[in-house]
Amino acid sequence: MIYTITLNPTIDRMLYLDGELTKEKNNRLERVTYDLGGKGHHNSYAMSKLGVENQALGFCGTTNLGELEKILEEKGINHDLVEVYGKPTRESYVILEKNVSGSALITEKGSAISNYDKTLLFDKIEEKVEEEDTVLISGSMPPGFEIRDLEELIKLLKKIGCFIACDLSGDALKTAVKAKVNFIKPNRFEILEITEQGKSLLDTVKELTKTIDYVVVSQGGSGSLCGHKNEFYQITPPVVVVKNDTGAGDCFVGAFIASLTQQKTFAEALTIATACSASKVQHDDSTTFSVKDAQNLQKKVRLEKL
Ligand code: TA6
Repeated sequence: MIYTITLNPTIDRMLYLDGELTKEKNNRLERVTYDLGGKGHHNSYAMSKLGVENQALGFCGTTNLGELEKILEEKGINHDLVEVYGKPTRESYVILEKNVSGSALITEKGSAISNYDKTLLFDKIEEKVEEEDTVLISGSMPPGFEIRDLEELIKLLKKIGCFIACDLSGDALKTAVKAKVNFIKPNRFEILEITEQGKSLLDTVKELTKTIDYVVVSQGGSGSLCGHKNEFYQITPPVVVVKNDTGAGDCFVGAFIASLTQQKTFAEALTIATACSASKVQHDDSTTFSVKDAQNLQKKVRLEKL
């Protein structure tokens, strides 16, 4: 079983403007829709679309639980979330301008988590997760969930002996690297925070793969530089018309981890994940992609062995 952990979930409020965003002007919205938010929930969506069983764990608020449950239901997310009483699940505002490629993201901090909430989550994880499982921790941490709590969470998972994947940034990413988890996916800026000065990106990935099984450095539209044991690749995605890049990285991670659990090779998992992500950016919400479209796009993914 795969478990995704979203410590700080969101509801993505998609804001579709009737033109370009302009300062000192009353920018009018054409429509507003709501989508799944939070990196772990997006990971779960991608896994489910690929037919890989998984369950979304983490926290959620109770004051807007109905809205979140409706989205989780619509997207078919199997979930078992710890309800943080009297607090809302935060929102991310995804701004899309008419006839403009890509989106801008404005994300709330999230509600504070108590020690009691943390205990409920850790107990749930201890009860559910087995050694042969995979756990993917994705996204930011809510107020009240400190680095020491993340260290405790990873220590618990290490004790269980499961595969630990982390899509984290900042000090959380450094904590994951220090704990020698099994997978990390820093972007091209985050990798600089864990890189020795003057080392090339490839040498940094080679160094990291000595203690971390899978290292993927995402480079936005240019693809990713990836390493596992003695295999290193530069991946170049197919050229597609980008509507909304929000959620593309999450789609990649979900599809990659799903492919690994389906015993795909490292190279196959990379090309599948890249293709799913390339399909996702052609849709204007935060999650949708087409498996059929991805299967066609996979043939156009360029894999250069380094
Ligand atoms: O990666 C995209 C996304 O999941 C958005 O949908 C939005 O929910 C945001 O990231 C949340 O980011 P955070 O890093 O705060 O978990």
